[in-house]
Amino acid sequence: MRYYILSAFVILALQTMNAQFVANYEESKVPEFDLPDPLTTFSKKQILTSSSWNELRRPELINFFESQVFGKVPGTFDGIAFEVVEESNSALGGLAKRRQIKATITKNSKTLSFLILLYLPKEVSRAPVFLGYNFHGNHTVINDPAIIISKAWSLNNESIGITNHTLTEESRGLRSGRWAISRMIEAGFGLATIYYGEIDPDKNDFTDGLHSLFYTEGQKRPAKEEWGGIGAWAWALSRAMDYVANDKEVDKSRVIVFGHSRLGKAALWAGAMDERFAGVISNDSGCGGAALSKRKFGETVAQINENFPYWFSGNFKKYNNAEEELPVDQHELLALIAPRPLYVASAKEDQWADPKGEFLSAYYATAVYSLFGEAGISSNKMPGVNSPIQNTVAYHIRTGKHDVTEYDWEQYIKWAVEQFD
Ligand code: GTR
Repeated sequence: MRYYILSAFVILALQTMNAQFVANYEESKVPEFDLPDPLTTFSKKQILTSSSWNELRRPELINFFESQVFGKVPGTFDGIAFEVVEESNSALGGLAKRRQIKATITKNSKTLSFLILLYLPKEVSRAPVFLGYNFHGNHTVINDPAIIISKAWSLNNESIGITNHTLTEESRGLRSGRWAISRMIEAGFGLATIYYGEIDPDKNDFTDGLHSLFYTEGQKRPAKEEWGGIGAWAWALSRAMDYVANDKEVDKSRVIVFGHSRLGKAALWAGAMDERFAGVISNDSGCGGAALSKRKFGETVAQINENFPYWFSGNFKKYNNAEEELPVDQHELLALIAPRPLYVASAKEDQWADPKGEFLSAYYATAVYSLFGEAGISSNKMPGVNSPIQNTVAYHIRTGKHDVTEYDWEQYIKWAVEQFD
C-alpha cells in the first residue's frame, strides 16, 4: 500500500515537472505580465533624454544582462594577431575578392585561432560588410573549392553529410541557401563569416574553447556570473570586428552583425555590447534572443537552460519557471542597440521562437529609439506575413520554417542599402 502511495506521488511529481517543460503555443494561455519599462531605471528614475539613457540606464542594463543572463567576460585578453592565409582577386567568377584570415587570440600564454572568410565586392573600394557566424563551417556557405575546411568539432548533421563531429569536403556549399552571397556582392556589400565551433564547440564541455584561456589556476568551468557559450561567441564577434575594422577595403563604420537562431542571440548580445557594430540583424533568435521571456510562449527560460545548460551564465538558471522575477526582458536587450539600425525577423512556422514575442520586443524597444529621434515599430499589431516594416527598427515575419532564406536576405539587403548608403 505504502509503495503504491509513494509511486503515485512520484508520478504526480514527475508530471508536474514535465508540465513545466511542455511548451505553450496558445495565445490565450500567455500569462499576464508586467513588462519592465526600458525608460525607468532600477531605482525608479525616469529616463527622458538620450544622454541620461547613455549615462544611467544603458550601463545598468548592460550590467544586468552581463551578470545575470549571458555572463561576464572574465577580464581582457593579452593580444590578438591576424594573418591572411589565403586570398584571391577573382573569386565568385571575378565579381569578388576573397580573403581567409587566421585570427589568434592570446591569453594567459594560451592561444585560440579561428578563420574569418571574407568576400568583398570588387568594384567597391570600402565596402559595408555583413558579419556573422555559420553553423557548420565556412566551406558550407558557398561552393568555393578554396575555402579551408575547419578541423574544429561540429554538431552532427547528416542532411549535409556531417557525421563523427568532423567537417569534410562532403558538405562544401551545402548551406549556400542560407547565404545570399551573390546578392550581397551585387548590392555592394561584403560578407565576413566564421565557423562558431572554432570559438567554442557547441556542447556541454568547458574544458575546451575560448573559456579555457581565461581560467584562473585550477578553474574547470566558468563561475556563476561568468560567460557561457553565447557570451563567448558574442565576444569573439568583436575580435572579428578588430580585424575588419582595420581592413582597408572594409568600411568599418558600416559593419552589420548578423545571426540566425542561437547565433542570432550571440549577434544581439555582441551588438548590444560593442557599439562599433553599425547595425544588428536577428534572424529567428527566439528565447534568450529577441523574444520576450515573460510571455512563456514556445521555448521558455527553463527549457533553454535545461537543454543547453552551457549557453548562458549559471545565474540565469535562477529564472527557470520564474520569468516574473526577471527585472528585465529581451526588449531591453534590443534597446541596448539603439540608436543603431536593428532588424528582427521571424518565421510563421517557427512558433518555438515565439514570433509574436519577437515582434513585441521590437515594438517595446522602440521607446528608446524614439528618444534618439529614430523610427521603430509604431503599432503593437503584428504585420501580415511577408509584409516587412522597415524603419531604423525593422521587422518581418515570413512564411515557412526556422531557417534563413533568400526572402530574408532580400529584405535585409534592401533595408541595409537604405540605412547605410
Ligand atoms: C533550438 C533552441 C533554440 C535555437 C535553435 C537553433 O534547439 O531551442 O533556442 O537556438 O536551437 O539555434 O537552431
